[in-house]
Amino acid sequence: MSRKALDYDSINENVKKAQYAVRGELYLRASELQKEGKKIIFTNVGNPHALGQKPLTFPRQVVALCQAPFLLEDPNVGLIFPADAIARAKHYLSLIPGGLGAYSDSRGIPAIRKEVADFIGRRDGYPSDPELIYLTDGASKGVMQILNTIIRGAGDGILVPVPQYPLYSAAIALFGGSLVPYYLEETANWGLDVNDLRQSVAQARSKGINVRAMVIINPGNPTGQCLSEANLREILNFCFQENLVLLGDEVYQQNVYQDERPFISSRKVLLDMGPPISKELQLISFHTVSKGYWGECGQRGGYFEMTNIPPRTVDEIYKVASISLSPNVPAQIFMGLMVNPPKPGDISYDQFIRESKGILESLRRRARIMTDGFNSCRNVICNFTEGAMYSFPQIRLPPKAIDAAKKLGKVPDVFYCLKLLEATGISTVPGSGFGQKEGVFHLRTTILPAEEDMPEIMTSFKKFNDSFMEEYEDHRGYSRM
Ligand code: DCS
Repeated sequence: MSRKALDYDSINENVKKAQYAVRGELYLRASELQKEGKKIIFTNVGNPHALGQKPLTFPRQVVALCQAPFLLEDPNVGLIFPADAIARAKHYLSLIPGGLGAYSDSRGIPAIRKEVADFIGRRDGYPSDPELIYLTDGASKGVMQILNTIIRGAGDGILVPVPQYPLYSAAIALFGGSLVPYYLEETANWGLDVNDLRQSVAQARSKGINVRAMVIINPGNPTGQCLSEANLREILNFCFQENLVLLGDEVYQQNVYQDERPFISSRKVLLDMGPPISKELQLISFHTVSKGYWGECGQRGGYFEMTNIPPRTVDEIYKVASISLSPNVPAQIFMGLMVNPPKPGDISYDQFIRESKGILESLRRRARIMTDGFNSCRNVICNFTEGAMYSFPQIRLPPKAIDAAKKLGKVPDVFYCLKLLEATGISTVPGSGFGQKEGVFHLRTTILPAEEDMPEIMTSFKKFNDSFMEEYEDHRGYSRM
């Protein structure tokens, strides 16, 4: 019998190759257990609202009014909605022919792209051009679109940090490119050494791979580090020398939990460096409404900004965006609101600041509780979460645990995380899903569970971990640091 195109054996091999651990084996098992009635704490996805974070009031008011414009006709609208939310909704509706039910420009609504450009200009101190900003359905779509534009075949390599957020490995696999890893150094607080980068590139080139782009995630996922300005400068110089496009994933730019290294955008550092690099290096930066203190993951709002990309390429990217017609229009409004929130003097300003500060300050405390909690456990070491939404402790698995895992045909950290899930309901992602050095094991949790639940979660983790270690430790040694 002849095979049909969608029979498993005949589908696109790249689809099978793509792996995405954030919703992998652990997540599936957690969902099963939940169906059986077990209480699961989903710390596997950076999905703040799913863990109880309340939406910010002002943006929801504006979008609610845009979604239901008849409310604007109601004489009582002013009793429920503040005047600045009403004015903003009317403003957006006046800009969007047909309202939220109509496709928009494939690059996004021009006036919202202008709001994004103004935000970038204020942030970096250099004006930004709305024509070079495209709105997308979450940052993910933008990343995929750009990788698709760069990758021509298996010979094209993309430098990706390890550990990395698996969007990158999965998308590179889907588009048939080659992932070229560079390792972040755990003992240097997940820092990045440019000499290692050079080595990674040299090694890939010796295998005939044409390295064309480099990804940085700043602040890091899953590793949580914030890159210093000096480090960013080194990275930019490196990309310039090696003729690489830099993809700056900056979706966690609002999520910073220390004061020594505030977020600084790759674009600002690049433009500060002056010509020739500032005029030549090709940079794409990504942002989203899913993270920060917004956490509006379900709205799927994102953008990318292109620096030093030739107009003909920008046009090709536009053409490809047009194939999907338009990014979600409500998502675009969220993006507009994120980059242009209430200002001092606006009716909603105080409430907006109270809500957003409350979330960020609590995240900062939670980052500390988690790191300290992990570091108090036997055979667990953990760098402080300087930024983003994750804790990524190293678990020093005893050889007996590694053997036990192998007997079951499981990767050792998957084995550990499954046992943790069964014992405590805490659903994490094994470090192997992000990549890690050979023989070293981690897990990733988000720092998102409600602050009041944190102590109990950490106590339950410690109890599990310490009894796991008791069971498998034979006092002869550990997995390598
Ligand atoms: N880039 C990074 C580094 C991310 O961590 C994520 C989401 C994205 C891009 C894409 O986000 P949006 O498409 O929603 O804008 N992070 C996933 C994660 O690790 N857990 O939850 C989602």
